[in-house]
Amino acid sequence: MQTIDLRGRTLSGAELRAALPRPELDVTAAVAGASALIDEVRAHGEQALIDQATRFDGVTPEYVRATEAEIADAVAGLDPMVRAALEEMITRVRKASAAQVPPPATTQVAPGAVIEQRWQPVDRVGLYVPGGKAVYPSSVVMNVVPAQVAGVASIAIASPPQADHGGRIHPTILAAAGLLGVSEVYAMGGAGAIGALAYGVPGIGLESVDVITGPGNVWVAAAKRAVQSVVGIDAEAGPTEILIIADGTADVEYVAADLLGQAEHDELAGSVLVTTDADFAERVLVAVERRTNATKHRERAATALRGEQSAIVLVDDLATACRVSNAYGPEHLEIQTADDEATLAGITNAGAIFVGPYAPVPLGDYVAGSNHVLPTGGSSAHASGLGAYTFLRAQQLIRYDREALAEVRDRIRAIAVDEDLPAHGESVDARFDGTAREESAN
Ligand code: HSO
Ligand code: ZN
Repeated sequence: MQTIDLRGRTLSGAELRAALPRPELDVTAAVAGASALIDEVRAHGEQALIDQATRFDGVTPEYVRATEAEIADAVAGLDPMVRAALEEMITRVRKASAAQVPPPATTQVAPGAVIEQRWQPVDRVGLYVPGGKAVYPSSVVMNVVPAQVAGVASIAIASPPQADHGGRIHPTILAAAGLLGVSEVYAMGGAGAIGALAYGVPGIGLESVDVITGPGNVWVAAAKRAVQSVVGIDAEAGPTEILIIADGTADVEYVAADLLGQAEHDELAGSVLVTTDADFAERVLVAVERRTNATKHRERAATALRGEQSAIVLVDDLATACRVSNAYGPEHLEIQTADDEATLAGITNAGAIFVGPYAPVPLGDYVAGSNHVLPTGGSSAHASGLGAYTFLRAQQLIRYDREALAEVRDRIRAIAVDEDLPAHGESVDARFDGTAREESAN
């Protein structure tokens, strides 16, 4: 890992961002190709999805929609330990997600004048679960549970057909869907799958959805961008990243293990340590190297750790460490310092924040109860991770009685005249000018 020494320097936010580069994903370049695949699916339905699987997944599925029997078999064949883990994950994520549904709120702004704010789930969602380099049944849970907690009535899952499984979906993904009670699962991947969810495939009874969520490769990201005129999407997922703020009191092995854990995901993953202690940094480097040499995916992890997106950053103090972290806006932030709550007070931008030595990121990946679909690429400066709120819309309800409307009649007329929209004022006048229902009844 490279070392970036920022000690004795005062850098602006932009300079800090430049000092900690991220891998570029050129989604824009993939949009035209993704759109062509979506058009094929719109024109030829299931046959286009099967043809695209042959081209991109190296297997020709016989049919796209998973049968109930397939899902039931996958649940029955699940390793009991994995099943217990998935069930624990479901229970905890369900509990924590419930706090993400705001209660309706009613405000009386004047006598007889009431505004209600309610949160309405979207009708139908499509969840994309990747199946290329990585197969993550945990991501099924992280997408489905918040949608269910939000009250979404109809959920469809798409995941690529697997050559190793006879062109069907990976059995653990099917099993996770089964455990969650989702019966609409399609063996389709990539841009075509996003098109199928966005526009529907009438021939196989796949109805279009209102929102599509879930990570995927650059083609999936490009396709999500291409369908945004007809559906809502969550953020475009980039390579995963971790930033750890640690001082000399942190445990070298914990920090090294967590840097490596994130690097295991992807050659483009970013692992960054920001520390106030140069001697600690040296020891972490040694431990990371030792652990990397001994781990299963050592080549992938070593590539990620050697990349320009990974670094050990030396700073003068923890306040500067927080500034560096905020400028970077990591998907995952870990804080391992003498006073973690004091350090936390300096943090603004992060997808999820893991506080203290006993909250490693893989806890959040699986069973913490938090969601692991988080904003990458610095988008934590403006975006949230996936949650029940992703599937909710805020709706305002307006209730005024006659007296309350009369009270503001002149105000409305004044603004209507000022905006040269007199019919706006007449809409109010009609209720008081003698033609209104109550007066004509008198
Ligand atoms: N750390 C990944 C999520 C994940 N890890 C899934 C294991 N499985 C991105 O947040
Ligand atoms: Zn992970």
